[in-house]
Amino acid sequence: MSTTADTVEKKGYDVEEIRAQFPILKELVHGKPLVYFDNAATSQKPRRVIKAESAFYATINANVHRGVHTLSTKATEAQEAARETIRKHINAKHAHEVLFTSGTTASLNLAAFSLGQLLLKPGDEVLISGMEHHANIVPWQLACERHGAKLKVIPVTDSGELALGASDHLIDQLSDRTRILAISHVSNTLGTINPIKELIAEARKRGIITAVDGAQAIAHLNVDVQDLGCDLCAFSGHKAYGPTGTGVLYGREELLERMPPWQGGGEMIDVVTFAKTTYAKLPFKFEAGTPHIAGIIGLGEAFRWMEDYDKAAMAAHEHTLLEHATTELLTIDGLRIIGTAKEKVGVISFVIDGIHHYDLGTLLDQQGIAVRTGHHCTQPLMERFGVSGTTRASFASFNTVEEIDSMLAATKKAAKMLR
Ligand code: C6P
Repeated sequence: MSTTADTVEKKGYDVEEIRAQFPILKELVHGKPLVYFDNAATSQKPRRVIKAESAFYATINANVHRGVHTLSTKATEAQEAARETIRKHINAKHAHEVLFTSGTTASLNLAAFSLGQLLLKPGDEVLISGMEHHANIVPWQLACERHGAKLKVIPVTDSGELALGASDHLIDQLSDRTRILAISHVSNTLGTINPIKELIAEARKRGIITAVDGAQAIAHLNVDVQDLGCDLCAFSGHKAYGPTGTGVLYGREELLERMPPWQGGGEMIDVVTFAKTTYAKLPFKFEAGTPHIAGIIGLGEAFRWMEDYDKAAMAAHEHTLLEHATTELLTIDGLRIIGTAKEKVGVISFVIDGIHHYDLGTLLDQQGIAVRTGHHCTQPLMERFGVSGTTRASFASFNTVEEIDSMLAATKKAAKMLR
């Protein structure tokens, strides 16, 4: 690979070359080659990530930011190198704007708790959307309950898009009491890509703080936090080819400086006395306790792995899979796709008349095909579409058109058996 000062030449897109890096894809399930279509729940991991995590334990295991000994210094350097990799990937201004957490859920709980303390007064409003994951509903609901604020919801259209305002402003539900807009970049259930840049701009004009749930965007879209203009952005490592138990909350420096800490403990302090505690500088103010060091190092490696590829080429490949699956699934009698937005990532949720999603998921599994079934932690959205759950196939860079054809054949076979 050749490099210049500003650009790194990306690898060309070769799905077989990518697949060869994922050891799990050689596994058999019920004697059949694994077809893994549950990437929205958690993506598979390239060998590099698995190696980086185990190499940490084998060669440099020590706590970070706590010791003067060699291993502790190496562990600290490796963790902070991961922070810098992620900073670059999301184009944050400063590495200390990247806070390590255990995942999107922890990031959003931190955001809701701390912003609630900072901003919410009785009668204030927090605006979310009708397609949010429970992790971007419940923490805000709790914050509203604590501070006497109201949770308001942007409705969802029949195609699975946000029902925004028609006339004088972009979002009808904004009011002069709205303090926070918390919105997903991409819906985990519908695959919809929301126009968050425009929504954030509208909110910012009114001085509203914006928090983005980036869980489903980070592995599939270019997430540039400065270009989006968001105040906060949460994502999980494990949906972006990284280890479970890792996540990030990006926060704009000036806002993080004002936000009170979420959890108290070691590393997040400056001086502790029984009378009063003062807090450490960013990012440590928000990183109480020993972090998941090995996981964070694996996460850094996952982002370096993604950086080796042209993200637009990955997205184009996943879009081809989406289009093929959409066209072919619709040939199945009684099948309805939930989520037909114009802008989507490679996520398809569907229901088939007279067939329970759980039964279909079980029969697909017997053919080696892993999909998710159920409400996908979006119960209000299920209610909006009048279904108890769906079958969801979600694609990643390593999936192929042939795998989709296997899923189609297996779905047709299962539908015959179940009717
Ligand atoms: N969605 C899915 O199968 P955690 O569990 O903390 O890593 O991520 C929570 C979360 C938050 N927001 C969105 C949009 C998500 O999709 C998820 C996780 C998984 O769809 C597991 S429920």
